Amino acid sequence: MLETFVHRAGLGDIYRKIVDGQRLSFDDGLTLYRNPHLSVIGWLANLVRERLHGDQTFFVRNQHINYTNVCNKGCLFCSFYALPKDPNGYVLTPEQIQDKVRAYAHLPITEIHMVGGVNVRLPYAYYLDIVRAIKTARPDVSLKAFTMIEIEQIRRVSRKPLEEVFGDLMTAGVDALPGGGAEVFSDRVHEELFHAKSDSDKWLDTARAAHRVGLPSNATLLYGHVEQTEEKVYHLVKLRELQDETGGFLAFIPLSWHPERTAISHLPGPTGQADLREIAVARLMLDNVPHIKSFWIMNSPAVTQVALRYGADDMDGSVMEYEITRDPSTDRIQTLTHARMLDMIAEAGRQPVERDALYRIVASPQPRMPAYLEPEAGAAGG
Ligand code: V47
Repeated sequence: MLETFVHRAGLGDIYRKIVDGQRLSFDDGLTLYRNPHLSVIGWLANLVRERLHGDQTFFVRNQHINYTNVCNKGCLFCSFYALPKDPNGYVLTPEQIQDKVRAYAHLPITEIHMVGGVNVRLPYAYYLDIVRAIKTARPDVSLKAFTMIEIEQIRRVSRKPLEEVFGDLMTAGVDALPGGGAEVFSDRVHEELFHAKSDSDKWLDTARAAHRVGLPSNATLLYGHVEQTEEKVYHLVKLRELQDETGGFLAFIPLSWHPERTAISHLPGPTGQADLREIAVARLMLDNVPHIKSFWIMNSPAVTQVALRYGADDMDGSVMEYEITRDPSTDRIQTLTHARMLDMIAEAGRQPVERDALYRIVASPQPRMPAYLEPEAGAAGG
């Protein structure tokens, strides 16, 4: 019956490949982006998601920290940065970062995610100091810090070979690298939106070098601005090729672009349909990346919950504070409580699994079903 829908939607060939465990081609990627039957594409992605993870849905009690917003790259899609002379620029000292970590000492946080702008004034020692500051305040936490773009800046200021920089960061306490800064692997979009930043080859080379020294990372794709479908498929294929080579990617996160307060805010940004499609296409194309994350801050909690049936097996976590897409006129705190995350996952019919930055399992809490999903009293056998 469901197979009839798949064939009617024109997705029969892709379905066969998925069932046979065959890799999807570039053209299949285009088809998945262009086919109007999103629910069927979601169903296909769910087949792969359940083959890999069953009902398991990963979440983390984490804290995001943005140590500086000063950045000289001027990316048109970004509202977070302050140019070096802007009075709104900030740099957190190691002590201020420690205070932020200690502010949540009462919560069993297992991951800290720390990124910032490309701030050329910061010396090499600063990066090692802030990593050590976190690990001193919270020795057991797993630390995911610095995108490939920041790593390039850290290497530049260190005047050391990249491998040595990774060694220093790992000794100081970095456990993994987040996936940011990849944007879209396209020379055209690079030129148009983020030309001051290094290009896709450099991002991939830095990721390759990290994976080779045993530092795993995530990967992202920023979508919903000026990119074209071919460019997104190319991006996914390049990540898949690197993953074949290194196996170092833990998770892929499609990042839903937020136009508000950016230099290109006249563009509408992605819809909920687009968010779900990105998750599903990623799950189907990235057959060698273990986890697909729906980042609820950018996708919204509501879309994220649906995404758990469209290919996503991870929803990020408690977050606490998030600066990158924050409206400065609202509260800095943006969080989901532990109970809320459990409820969202249970209501989606999934099994919550608490993880750390390296996807080591911390706990497998019992899901609490919402009352309306409980079988009616006396219904059994009635
Ligand atoms: O690199 C910037 C993007 C990224 C906007 O690895 C924007 O687990 C949307 O990479 N609208 C940083 N996105 C965030 C990131 C991330 C987030 C959550 C989890 C992980 C992970 C990584 O945010 C930047 C850039 O690509 N970004 N501005 C914007 N207006």
